[in-house]
Amino acid sequence: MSNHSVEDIKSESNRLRGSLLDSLADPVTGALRESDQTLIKYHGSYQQDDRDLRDERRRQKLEQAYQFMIRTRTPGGVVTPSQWLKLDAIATQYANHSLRITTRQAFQYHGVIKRELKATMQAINAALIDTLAACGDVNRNVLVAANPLESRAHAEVQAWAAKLSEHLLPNTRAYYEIWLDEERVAGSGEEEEPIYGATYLPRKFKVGFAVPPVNDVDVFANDLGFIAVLDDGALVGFNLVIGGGMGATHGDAETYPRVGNVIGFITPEQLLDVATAVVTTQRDLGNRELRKRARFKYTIDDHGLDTVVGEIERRSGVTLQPTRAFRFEHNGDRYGWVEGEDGRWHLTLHLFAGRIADTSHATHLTGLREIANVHRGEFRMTANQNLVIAGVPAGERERIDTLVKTHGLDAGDRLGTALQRAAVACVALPTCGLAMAEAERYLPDFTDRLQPVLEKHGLRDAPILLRISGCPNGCSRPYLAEIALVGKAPGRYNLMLGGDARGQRLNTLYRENIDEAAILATLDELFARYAGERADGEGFGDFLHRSGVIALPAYPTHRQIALELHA
Ligand code: SRM
Ligand code: SF4
Repeated sequence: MSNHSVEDIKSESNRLRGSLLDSLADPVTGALRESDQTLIKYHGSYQQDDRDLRDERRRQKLEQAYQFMIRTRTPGGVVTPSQWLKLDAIATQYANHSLRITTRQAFQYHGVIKRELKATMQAINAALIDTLAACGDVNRNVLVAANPLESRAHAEVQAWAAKLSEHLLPNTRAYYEIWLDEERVAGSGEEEEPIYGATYLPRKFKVGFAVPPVNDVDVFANDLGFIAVLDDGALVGFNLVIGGGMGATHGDAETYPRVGNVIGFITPEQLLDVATAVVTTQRDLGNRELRKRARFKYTIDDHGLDTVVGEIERRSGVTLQPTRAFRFEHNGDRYGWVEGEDGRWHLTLHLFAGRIADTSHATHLTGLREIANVHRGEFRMTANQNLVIAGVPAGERERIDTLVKTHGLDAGDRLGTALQRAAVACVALPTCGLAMAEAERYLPDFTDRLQPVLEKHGLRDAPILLRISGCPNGCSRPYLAEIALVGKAPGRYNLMLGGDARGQRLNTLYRENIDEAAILATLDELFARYAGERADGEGFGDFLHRSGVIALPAYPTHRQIALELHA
């Protein structure tokens, strides 16, 4: 769909209502009208079709197997056990019997059919969770560091993130009218959108909050990032990061991933004003002619960082203070039990690509349901698609451990290796309409085949960060991985190498459009060198740079940012 038509659809949508009610009521098709397919994204849902069934349906002259993905808005990925139980029931009743934790700490349901969409939305809202603005050209689910180890600061950061998430929600009542039968108040079509205006943002917008030394949210991949600055365990403010983003198009040099610039320090009280200024700057300066150049990262590169920072200061009335020192150690999750400073315990479980289902290997859906039945703390989804069972009193640990073991939640032959624990893969086939190759479904097989190659070189437990995306949009944030496979065609990937495992350095294209055998052979050679020549504690990505195997990518702004961050 051309950019112009998306902008038209937004402005003519009567604040995101469009003809959604008619589309939903139409019994003749399982699909929505085309313009409503755009608008429903702002309500947290995507029309998809089962791509595994496409050919067969075509042969049978049937319309495609249309179905809907629904994404929750859960800032920081926090849900209570009672919400978990409701979300679990929805997965079985309306979706494909699975819950999917996303790389932005949300749940996705797949496989909901049109005539059950409204009932599903109502059931999600009955769990006191909504899906408004989970997709679309608005602020998306806000990321927050997941493991509440430094409990006091984490709670404060989470509260600021929740406040910002609310602050950046669209004001339209369309969501409540369409899904929750709210009465339409006369004139309610004119709701003011002081932050967004009638055409919302030029493109999606993402915010993340990191608490060093862990960069589990990949703060530099967000349009707007906040790096918490703590003093003696208390939050004193945030370093501000702008202009991160992953999406790119194969072979199009005008599009590229970018890590954000750190532009200064603000106090917590300045956060809402500054965030509003950032969002409205993007609203007004962002490219509305070319959707592929509409993300904030390009606005910064097109207008210049100084201009954009000047706009933010002018609009917010806040003068940014000099950046405070910060240091990230890694962008992964901390598995197993850790004790928070408040004496409560947190257990991080690894889940393969965030999928929670009952399979022949393990009963994860049932297991987490049983844990939710006894757990009195909360669940926290991580931005690496994993799950923290958080806030467990010491005396309750054993009971949780037993359930974890019974249901294969953190054991079993497939979950054991360092490679598998760190790996992330996007959804891709069969639901993602943009997938060019497998990702989530390929991850277990690929790691099973790569592991022996590591072991051959004595690298069994080397903590190598692998990410797979089914296309260059980069939903698994592959461009920050030490090894990334980016889908090019069925069974073929671009092999990208050289991220830094702290989420601060982009990787570089090493081999284009190769199959599994070529990927494994290439890595075999490089692992041999890494095993023989690496310095003590040196990561794979760092080694590849030091030994000159790869150089920084040649994206317009990347060299400068990478050097800044490593200074
Ligand atoms: Fe994404 C589009 C899945 C995180 C960049 N993403 C999609 C769609 C909706 C496909 C579509 O447009 O038809 C995918 C739905 C697949 C499915 O069947 O469920 C999809 N994205 C996902 C999720 C579920 C991946 C996952 O495996 O967890 C993540 C949901 C996040 C959430 O809960 O909100 C997800 N997507 C990301 C991230 C990572 C992040 O935000 O930290 C990125 C890269 C960061 C960024 O935005 O730059 C990302 N998704 C994209 C893009 C490229 C945007 C761009 O600037 O070019 C698209 C395509 C688009 O927008 O046109 C996209
Ligand atoms: Fe789909 Fe591509 Fe995102 Fe994977 S990276 S979920 S294939 S859009």
